[in-house]
Amino acid sequence: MARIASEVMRERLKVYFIMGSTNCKKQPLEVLTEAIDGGITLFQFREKGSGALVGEQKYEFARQLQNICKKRGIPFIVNDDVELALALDADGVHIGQDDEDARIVREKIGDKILGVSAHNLKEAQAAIAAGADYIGVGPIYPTKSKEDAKKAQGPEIIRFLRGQGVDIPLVAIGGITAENAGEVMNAGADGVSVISAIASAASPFLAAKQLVQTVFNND
Ligand code: TZP
Ligand code: MG
Repeated sequence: MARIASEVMRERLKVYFIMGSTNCKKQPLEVLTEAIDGGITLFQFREKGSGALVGEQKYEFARQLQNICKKRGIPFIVNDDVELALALDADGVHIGQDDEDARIVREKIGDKILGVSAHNLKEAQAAIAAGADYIGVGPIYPTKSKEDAKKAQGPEIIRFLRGQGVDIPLVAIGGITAENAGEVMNAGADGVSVISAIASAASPFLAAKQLVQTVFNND
């Protein structure tokens, strides 16, 4: 297998849904199924926060979510946990600045997708040099879904990075909704990633569909 082509990566990032058991109002497997029905293009398993599953339960839950993704042709990315991603033969891994070094993760995962969170130009350039397939930039707007989130930087951070020549596939994150997704795309993002806009919605299906319509109509 070869590394994912950057144009394919850009398409996959368009509506990137991130979720773990603690984010969901409804049954998580139902939430993911509805999100896929609504048109999400990529999924990340992010099991964090108080009450998060660990060990065998985490593995089993991840496997169930992965099966849903597999059946529907949606790539399955694991947040932080490289060993879990390898054990499940996931499609990729997403790591932050406080996680394992991106170069080491790249060596461990071979050609699987590697996403790295970046908050500024230096981190973005380092992620590119380490072999990231995409970067995640945020929080763009204030978020309640990440306990240790940094200060929101607004869509300007994306415009700034693009202006500095950062042309790697880039997904924006943090407080993104169907209402503000358009301005995030206009700033130069390839896509938007969301937790609560879909996971906490009364109808994850409709929430995903609205985001998909906004992002795809913005092309
Ligand atoms: N990283 C930066 S903000 C964030 C993460 C994981 C949380 C995004 O969640 P929401 O609910 O879409 O604001
Ligand atoms: Mg992390």
